[in-house]
Amino acid sequence: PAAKATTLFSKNTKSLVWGMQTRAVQGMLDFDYVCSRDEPSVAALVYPFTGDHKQKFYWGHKEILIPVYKNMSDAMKKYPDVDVLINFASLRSAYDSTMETMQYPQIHTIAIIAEGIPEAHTRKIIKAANEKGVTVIGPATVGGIKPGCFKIGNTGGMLDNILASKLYRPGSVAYVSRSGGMSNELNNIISRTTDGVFEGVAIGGDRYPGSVFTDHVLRYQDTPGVKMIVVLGEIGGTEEYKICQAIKQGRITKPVVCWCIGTCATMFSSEVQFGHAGACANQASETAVAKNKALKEAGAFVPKSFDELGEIIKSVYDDLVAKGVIQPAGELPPPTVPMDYSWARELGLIRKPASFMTSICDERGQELIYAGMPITEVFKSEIGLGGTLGLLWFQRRLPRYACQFIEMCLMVTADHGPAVSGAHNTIVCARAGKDLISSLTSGLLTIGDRFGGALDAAAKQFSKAFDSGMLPMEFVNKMKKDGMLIMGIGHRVKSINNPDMRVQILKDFVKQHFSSTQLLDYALDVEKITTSKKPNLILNVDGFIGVAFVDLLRTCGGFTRDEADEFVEIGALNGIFVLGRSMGFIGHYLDQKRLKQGLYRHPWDDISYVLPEHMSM
Ligand code: Q5B
Repeated sequence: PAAKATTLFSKNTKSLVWGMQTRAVQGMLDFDYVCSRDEPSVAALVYPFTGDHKQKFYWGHKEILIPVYKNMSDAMKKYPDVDVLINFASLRSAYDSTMETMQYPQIHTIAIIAEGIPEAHTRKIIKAANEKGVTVIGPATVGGIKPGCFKIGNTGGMLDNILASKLYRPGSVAYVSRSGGMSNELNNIISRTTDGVFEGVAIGGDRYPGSVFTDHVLRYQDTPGVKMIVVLGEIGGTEEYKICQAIKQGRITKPVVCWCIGTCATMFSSEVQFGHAGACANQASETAVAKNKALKEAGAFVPKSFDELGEIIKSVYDDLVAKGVIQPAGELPPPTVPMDYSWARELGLIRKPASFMTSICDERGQELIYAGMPITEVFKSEIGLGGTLGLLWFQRRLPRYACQFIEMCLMVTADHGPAVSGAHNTIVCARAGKDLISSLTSGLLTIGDRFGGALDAAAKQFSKAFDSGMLPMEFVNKMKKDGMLIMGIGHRVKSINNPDMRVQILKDFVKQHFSSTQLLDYALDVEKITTSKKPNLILNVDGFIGVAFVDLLRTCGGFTRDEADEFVEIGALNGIFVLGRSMGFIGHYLDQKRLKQGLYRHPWDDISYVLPEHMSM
C-alpha cells in the first residue's frame, strides 16, 4: 500500500465538492472566513446534472462566484492544487464518483458523506484508497474539522456553534470519533476544558469505515501541534484494541483520553444494535465495557462514565500545561461573518420594512386564499367568476345578484365584432405573425375614453352631476358649454332606432335586482335629452355599466360611501371592459391563426394621401 499523508488539511487546503450542496459550501466558506484564511477552501463544485456554470456565495461581506463543473476531469485540470474531495453523492452514486476521484493523483483525502453505501462497495473503495495512498473519511459521516484550516461540509454545525467552540483557531487536542453528532459534543467539551481542538475527525458509523481510529490517532501522534488525543469509541468492532496495542508498544506516547459509548448494552438481556451499522457487539470483546477496561489497562485515560469525560480531559490538559508541554496562546477575536438574513429573522434579531404590501391574495399557506376566503371555500360556496372578481377586486364577498351582474357585464362586453378598434389591432398584430400576448395587448392598448374605456369617466361625471343636485338638462347644457363630451353617451352604430341589446339585457336585470337605481335613472333621463338631439347619443354599454356599478357599490350594503367612491376613483370599472373584451381579443387572435391569415397591408385606395405641395425654397 502507498503511504498516506499525516497532514490532511492546512490553511491553504483547496477542495472540490461533489454535489450541489450550496448550504454546506457556504458553511465551509464562512468557516474559512472566521479562520482568517486568505482564500476560500472550496475551489469548485462538481455536479454532473447541469452544465458548467457559476454559483454565487458569500466571502464575508463580499459576493463571490465559485465554478460548477459537469465533468470532474475539467475541475481537476483547472485546479491542480486541489487535494481534497468532499463527496456529497447519494448512496447510489457515491461509489462511482469516489472511484473516479481516485484516478486523479492530486487527491489525497476524500470525505464520503452518504449513508447506506453497500459494504462490498466500501471495501473496494478502501482497497483502492490503500493502493493509492488516499485517506478516506466516511462513509456515513459529517466529516471532520481542523480549526483555523479546513472544515468538511457541515461539520461543526452552524457558525454560532463554531464560534462558541472556538473552532476558528487551533488548540492542542485532537480527537477522533465515529459519530458526527458526538463530534459536535466533543468540540463543545474540549473547548470548555482545554485550549481547544487541533483537529477532529468523525470516521462514520459503518462497519467498514474508510479510515479507522488508529489511522487518525497515529497521524495525531506524528503531528507536532497535537499534545493530547481524545478517542470516542463505541460498542462494536475491535478497533480500540489496536490503540491499546499502539500505546503498549510505545508507538503512541501522547496522552490518550478514551471512552467507548454503549456501556448501557449490558442492561439488556439480548444483543442491542445501536444507531450505527457497526454499533453492535458480536462478541464479548466488542462490548463498550470490555474495550474501556482494556484501554484503561493499556494506559489510556478512561473516565468512569461519559459524564466524567470532560473532567478527565481537563485534568490531562491541566497536567500538560503544568508540565509546560502546552503553552496556551492568547485569544484573538475572529473576523465577523455577517449573519444570514433568513437566520437573523428567524432568531428575531432584525426587522425590515417590506417592499411590497398586499391585501387580496395569500399563497404562502397550505391553501390559496382570496381576500380571506380559502380556495376550497370559493368553490364550495359556488361564488363563480363574479364572486371571485368581487374578492380580488373589491375584497368583499358580494351578494349573489351582484356576482351575477358582474358576470353579465363580462359576457356582454366579451366581444363586439372585428371592426372595433381593439379587435382590429389584435387582428392586424396576429396577422403580422405576433404571439397571443402581443396581439392581445395590442388590442387592449386601444381601450380608452373613446373606445371601451369610458366606464370610470361616465361613473364620475354622472355621479358628480347627480350628487350636486344638477338637473339632467343642466348637466347636458353645462357639458356642452364646457365643450366636453359626456362619457358613456353616444355610439358609432347603435342608436334609439338600432338599440343595443346588450344594454337592454343589463337594464332588465338591474331593474329587477338592484335595491336602488338612482344614478342609472338619472343617466337614462340624460339619454332622453341627448337622443332627442341625435338618435345615436344613447347611454352606451360603457355608460350603462359605469352608472349601474355606482348604484351597486353604493347600495349593495358591502361598502361605505367613501369605499364606493374610491373604487370609481381608482379605475376599477374600466377593468370590467378590459377583462371582458380580453376574451374577444383572444378569440380574434386564435381565429386569425386558425384561418391562416397572412400579413395585413392596408390598401392604398383606402388612404387619402394629402401631402403638402412641393415648396421651393
Ligand atoms: N356627441 C362613441 O362618436 C363616440 C357625444 C356628443 C355629447 C357625447 C362618441 C364619444 C363618449 C365616449 C364613450 C364609449 C366616439 C363608446 C364603446 C364600446 C363598443 C364600441 C363599438 C364596443 C361616437 C357627433 C355629434 C357631435 C358631437 C356629439 C357625440 N358624442 N355630445 N356627448 N358623448 N362618446 N365611448 O358617432 O354638434 O355634430 O358637432 O366620444 O362613451 O366604445 O361597438 O363600436 O362594444 O366595442 O363618431 O360599443 O359618442 O360621433 O364624435 O362624430 O359626434 O354628436 O359633439 O356633435 P361618433 P361624433 P356636433 S362604447
